[in-house]
Amino acid sequence: MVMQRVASRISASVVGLVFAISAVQTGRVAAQPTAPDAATCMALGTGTLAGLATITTTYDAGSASQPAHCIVRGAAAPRTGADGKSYETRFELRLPTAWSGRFLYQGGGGNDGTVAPAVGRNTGSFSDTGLQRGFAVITTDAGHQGPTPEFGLDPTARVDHAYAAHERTATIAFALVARYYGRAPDRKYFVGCSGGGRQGMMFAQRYPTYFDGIAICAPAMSVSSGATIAAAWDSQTYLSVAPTDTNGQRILSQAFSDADLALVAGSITAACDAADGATDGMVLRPEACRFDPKRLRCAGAKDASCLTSAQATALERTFAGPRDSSGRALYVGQAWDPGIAAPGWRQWKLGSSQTGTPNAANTTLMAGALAHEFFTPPDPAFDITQFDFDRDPARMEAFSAIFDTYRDASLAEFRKRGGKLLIFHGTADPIFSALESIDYYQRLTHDNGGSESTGRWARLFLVPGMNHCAGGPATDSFDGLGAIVDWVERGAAPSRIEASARSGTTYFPGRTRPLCAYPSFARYNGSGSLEDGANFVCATIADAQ
Ligand SMILES: [Ca+2]
Repeated sequence: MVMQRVASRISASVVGLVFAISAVQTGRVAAQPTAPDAATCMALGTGTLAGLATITTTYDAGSASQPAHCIVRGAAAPRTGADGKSYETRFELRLPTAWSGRFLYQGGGGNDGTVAPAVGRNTGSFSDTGLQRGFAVITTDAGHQGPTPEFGLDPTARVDHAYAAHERTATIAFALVARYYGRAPDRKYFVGCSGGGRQGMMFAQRYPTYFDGIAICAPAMSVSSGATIAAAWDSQTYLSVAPTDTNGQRILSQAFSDADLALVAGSITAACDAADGATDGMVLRPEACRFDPKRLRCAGAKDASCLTSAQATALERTFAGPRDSSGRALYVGQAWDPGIAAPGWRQWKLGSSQTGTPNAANTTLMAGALAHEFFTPPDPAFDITQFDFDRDPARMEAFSAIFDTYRDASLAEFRKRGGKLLIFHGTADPIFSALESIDYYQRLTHDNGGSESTGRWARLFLVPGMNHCAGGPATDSFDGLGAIVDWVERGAAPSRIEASARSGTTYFPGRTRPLCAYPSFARYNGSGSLEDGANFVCATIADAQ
């Protein structure tokens, strides 16, 4: 229930605000013996602190699904961009009345540009939120308004999107939390997927003291270089085998029918399912999966039982990853997984458009970001289907240097101050390859004294079958937030995290599985129901041999 709204204008520098809050901590707010309430929420909007942001507060008295909390909506750093448009950094902070003492920064994604409800989204399709658990939670639009990529035409908006607006948002959040509760959070966490995963990596690298625990999914670690180059590579490759419309334009979505993809998925399953000890329709041991799409080539005419030679070659080419004309790899390849036949795969690679204007996310979201943001200078009219793999990657280097997070595989400062990092990645992710997170984790391990010492503060969990962030033939519901909290606060390093396929889902409803710390994988113990994760152990490759 909305109690009241108050707006106030704040007018101090960031440093000034922090000092002012220190004074408040020892004064009015700190003196309050009881939990904050609607009056505290209103007072937050009428204090003398200002300047950092214009804020509006609303008190939500709670419901069956959400606890009572104060909602602070705000905007900071208003300015006019080089493109003549207005920009600011908007945010939403939710402050539960029954506070756990924890803070959570909820990462964004896509082009950002919208302020998601600051409920503290968890990982995969897991529904329990941070707000429900008593976290104070913030979200931001990352410094521009609107989910389309035109903000990239303003250089400052690009820097905001990369890191500056996030630093600004975190600083404001820490200050407002301290003011509201009269003390700083006991622990600070970050959870995000995709672009939000990149933001988590960015914080670990640029602001390594900000968070005690970072739990991220499908981090977009090279979105402004390799992953978008792969989007161009895949789009061009699949278009080349797609049928044409009456105007001679290729229909991307028809490069593979759903039946074709189901055929491929079935063939992957036949080749790789049993290697983990369970014939359960899941490839739980992806590194052992060897699959050659050429085995599906038609002997004669194309029918439902086979692929054309061109289709098979296109799959082989795209799953191997993009290369320049000298053969240099421009991104990792992709893991073979039955999740190729799930809607979340088609959505990125092929789309559903039945015309010559494709709607796959690779040709819309990624193409737009490439043209407006990733190229320096931007090239708004650029057509991703004309991407040149020798010439055009260099046009992405300037922005990649500030935006991508794959380069720093040390995380030395984050490790030194005791930070904990959990990375989750679906092996059927069609945009950010799970092989990239594996490559990153291997480099991280190499730079940090081996797997044992690295595993004390950073771990990777693959999610077999999962598409981008959630979905696919997977047990994609898992409590990453709970796992990172347990690690930070109780020293409980996760070696297996229980996951489930939610009831009512298309694939394996109700099935449970452990997610296993890489490089271990879930192996069937040989007896009991295949639906029950209790019958699976996290085994190493050596165990399996
Ligand atoms: Ca299996």
